Amino acid sequence: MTKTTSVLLPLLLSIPLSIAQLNTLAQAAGKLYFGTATDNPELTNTSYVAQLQNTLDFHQLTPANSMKWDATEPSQGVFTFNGGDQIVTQAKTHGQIMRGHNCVWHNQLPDWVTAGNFDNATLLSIVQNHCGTLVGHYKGQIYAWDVINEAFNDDGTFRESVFFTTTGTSYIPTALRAARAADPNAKLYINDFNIEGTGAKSTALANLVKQLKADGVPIDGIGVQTHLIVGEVPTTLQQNLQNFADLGVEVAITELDIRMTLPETPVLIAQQTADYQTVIEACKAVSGCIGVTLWDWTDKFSWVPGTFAGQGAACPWDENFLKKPAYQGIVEGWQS
Ligand code: 9MR
Repeated sequence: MTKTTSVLLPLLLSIPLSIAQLNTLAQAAGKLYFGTATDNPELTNTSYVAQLQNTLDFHQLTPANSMKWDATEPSQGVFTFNGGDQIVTQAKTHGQIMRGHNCVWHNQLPDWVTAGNFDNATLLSIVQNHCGTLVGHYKGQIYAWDVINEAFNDDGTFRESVFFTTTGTSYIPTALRAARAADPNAKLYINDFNIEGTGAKSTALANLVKQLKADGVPIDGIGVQTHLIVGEVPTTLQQNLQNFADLGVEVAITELDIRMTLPETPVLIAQQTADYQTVIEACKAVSGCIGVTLWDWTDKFSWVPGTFAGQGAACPWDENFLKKPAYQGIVEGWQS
C-alpha cells in the first residue's frame, strides 16, 4: 500500500459509516439530537460505554433511574446526586446533551413521601423543594426536564398518585414553577406513555397543556415515551405529534423501544424494522418533534424482559451489542 493510500483509505471508509448513523442522520433531518437512556451500573461495561459515547449515534443521554426521587432525596431534605452527576459527566465529556428524568412521578418514590400522610400545603412545599433543589443542582447542564411524569390514567383521568389525592392538580404548576425558577433555560416537559396515538389520554394531556398555558404556568414540551409493541404503531402517531406541536410546545420521543413476544422470528424482526422506521418518519415529518431517545440502545440492558414476562428484543442493538435490522429501520426513517 502506498503512503497516500494508507492515509486516505481509512478516511474514505469512514465517510459512509459516519453519514448513516442515528444522530448524524437525525441532525441532517433538522432535529436537535438522537439519544439514549443509560443507567449507572451499565457504565462499568467498557464495550457498552464505547458505544454509549459514540456521538455519531447518540448526542443525548437520559439517566434511566439515577435522577428519580428515591435516588435523589431518599430522606426528607437529604439530597444525593452522585448517580446523576456521573451520567452528566459522562455526557459532558463527549459533548452530549442531557434530558433530566424526572421530578415528580408516582413510581420510585421513597416511603417518606408515599406514607408521610402530608396535608396539601406540606406536600406542595415538598414538591417545590424537591423539584427546585434537583433542577437547581443541574442548572445549566440539562437541556430538558421531565418535570411531570405519567400524571394520567389511560382513560384520560388523572392518576390517583399521592400527589393528586393530596393536592389535586396543584402539584403540577407547583413543580413546573419550581423547575423554571431553578433553571430558567431548561425546557420543562410533561412526559407520558400511551399518548402516541390520538385518544382520551392524548386529549387529556393536550387539555392540561392548554390550561397551564392559559394560567401562565411554564410548560415547554410534551414527552411521548413510545414504548411500543411490534405491529402496533398507532396509525395516528404523526397526526398526534402534530396535534401536540400545534399547542405551541416542542415534542420529543423520549423512551423509544418496540418489544415483541419472544422468540424473535424473521417476520417479527421485519415488522420491528418497519415499525422503527415508521416512528422515525413520524418525528421527521413534524418539525416540532425535536429529538428521539431510545430507552437504552441494547437488549442487554432493556427494562422490557424484567417487566413483561416472555417479551423482549425491543432495542436496535442485540445483547452482544450488535446492530439489528431495527437499526437500519431508524436509518431509513431519517433518510425517507
Ligand atoms: O428503565 C427503568 C427501570 O430500570 C426501572 O426499574 C423502572 C422502575 O419503574 O423504570 C424504568 O424507566 C421507566 C421510566 O422512568 C418512565 N417510563 C417507563 C420506563 C420503563 O418502565
